[in-house]
Amino acid sequence: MKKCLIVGKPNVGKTLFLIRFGEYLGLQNIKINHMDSSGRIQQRQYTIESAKKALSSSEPFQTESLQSIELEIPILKGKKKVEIIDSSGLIDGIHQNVIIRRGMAQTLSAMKESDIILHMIDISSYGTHHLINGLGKTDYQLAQYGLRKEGYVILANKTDLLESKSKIIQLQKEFPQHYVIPVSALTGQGFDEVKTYVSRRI
Ligand SMILES: Nc1nc2c(ncn2[C@@H]2O[C@H](COP(=O)(O)OP(=O)(O)OP(=O)(O)O)[C@@H](O)[C@H]2O)c(=O)[nH]1
Ligand SMILES: [Mg+2]
Repeated sequence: MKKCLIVGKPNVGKTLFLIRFGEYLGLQNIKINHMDSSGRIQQRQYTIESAKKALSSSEPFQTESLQSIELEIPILKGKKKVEIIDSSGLIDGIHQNVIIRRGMAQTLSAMKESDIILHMIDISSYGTHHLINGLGKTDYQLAQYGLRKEGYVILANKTDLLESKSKIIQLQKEFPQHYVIPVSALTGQGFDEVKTYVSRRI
């Protein structure tokens, strides 16, 4: 089964996207495989609502290690399975908390093993005229990595908070070599496009 990893800075909406994308593809209950830094996997079942409450938070560093779901995506007349993996947020530099450092190391090694990388950015948090200042080193490094990787796409999340499209246009100008999909993990905007992108690569 192909692996699709969601990466990005903390609090950009990776976990909410994982849960809501599962819901969008028809899941009512969601089985999440939690993988700790030693590689041990524990499966837990949630309703969509309980998953949102337990796993997504307005506080950064909520996700401390990889967590994944298996999804079936309709393709032509059939369906194909894909593992969507949510990861702990990446930051510039080294974090003092060892659990967060381990989580970040786990995210980086998962990047090598993944077939598709969804690099999520919080588009709402950037100033219109200073987009470059709003992006972290981490985002530029991920975008650089994406140049060498088939199946790398930028998800500009939280579009529901935007008043106009100007930030999205600026982000696309910032990364002209990359495909940018505007999404909202909250409203489901852009999910059709993400589904199409993923389904062509599995
Ligand atoms: N308005 C809005 N809020 C969002 C959206 N996506 C996520 N959020 C909110 O942003 C906060 C962070 O969401 P998470 O999904 O926990 O973010 P994360 O990237 O998994 O964060 P870490 O696990 O800490 O790295 C939560 O309060 C979410 O409700 C979105 O599309 N629109
Ligand atoms: Mg998370």
